[in-house]
Amino acid sequence: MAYSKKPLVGIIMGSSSDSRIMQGAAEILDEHKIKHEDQIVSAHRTPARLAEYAKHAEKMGFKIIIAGAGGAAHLPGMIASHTTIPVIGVPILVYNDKHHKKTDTEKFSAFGGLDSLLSITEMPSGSPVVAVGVNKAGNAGIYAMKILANEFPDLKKKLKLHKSNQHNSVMKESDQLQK
Ligand code: RP5
Repeated sequence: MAYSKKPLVGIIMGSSSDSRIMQGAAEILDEHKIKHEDQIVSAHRTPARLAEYAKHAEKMGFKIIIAGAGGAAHLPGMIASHTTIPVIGVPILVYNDKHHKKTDTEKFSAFGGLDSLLSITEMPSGSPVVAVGVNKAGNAGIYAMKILANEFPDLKKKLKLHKSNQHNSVMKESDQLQK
């Protein structure tokens, strides 16, 4: 059963080319029956929509916004400037993936995702955004769960199970090394 009728998490991304990566956050939330609403909002190409989205997020009562963007990744910081809802940024290293090419030479970014990571984390003092690692959208999903677990104790149990599953799989791999 879902935790709420309405979405608790807003997932946004700067471009459709980010969706393959951002899917990682959606999958974690889906797996744990946490409703989310996903949209494309570009800080650069749709600045007015960005401001509207922040109002929408407040109205919808989102508890967390997960915002992914690549290159000059202003989306998480700009959304954070419009709302008090905590924002988890996902720095994205996109390939020219609209064409589904994944070789190293096809990378969109000249800086291997560092540009995006720094654009998100290096917010000025007083305007924080947290960030997960480059392309680690799944971690944003898990972190969102941790925040929501303060309100939904059942999620805490799921997070503990997740930890014990991780422990068990490492033990299994370690045992296999002994053989
Ligand atoms: C950023 O520029 C987007 O978040 C995306 O990661 C990157 C490339 O966008 P497209 O040119 O693929 O639309 O704003």
